[in-house]
Amino acid sequence: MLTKKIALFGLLAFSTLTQAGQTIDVYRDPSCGCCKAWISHLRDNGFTVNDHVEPNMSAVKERLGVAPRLASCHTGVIDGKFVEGHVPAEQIKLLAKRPDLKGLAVPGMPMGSPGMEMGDHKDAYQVIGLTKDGTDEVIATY
Ligand SMILES: [Cu+2]
Repeated sequence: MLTKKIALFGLLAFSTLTQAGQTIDVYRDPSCGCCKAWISHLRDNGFTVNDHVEPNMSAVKERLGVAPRLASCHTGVIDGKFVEGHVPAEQIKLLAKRPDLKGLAVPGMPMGSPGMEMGDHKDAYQVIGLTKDGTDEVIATY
């Protein structure tokens, strides 16, 4: 009986933790300013960010399967999926609903994306999902 109660308590504690926000690992070059601004955007939206300074970003991208056509500055990892570039937090929150994707990307560094704010200047950009078969899918347009 006592062990049952302990198990139940453990379960409740765990579900409270997962509701508190998701954790994302972010790899970035030491000199990248817009990467830090994107990390702030994630924290403002409830993510717990583990910030990793990484001198060899191309090796990280290759290891995580980020296709070169999708590459940007920083690379995040959440639940084993990559989040490449200045992807808005709201799109990362939806990623759990897409088990068929290897990751999300905003290729390049479009002005006006989270962490790339430059006054009123806003470029149109797309959030691309990379499927497990290796094809690109437009997930959202901003
Ligand atoms: Cu950037």
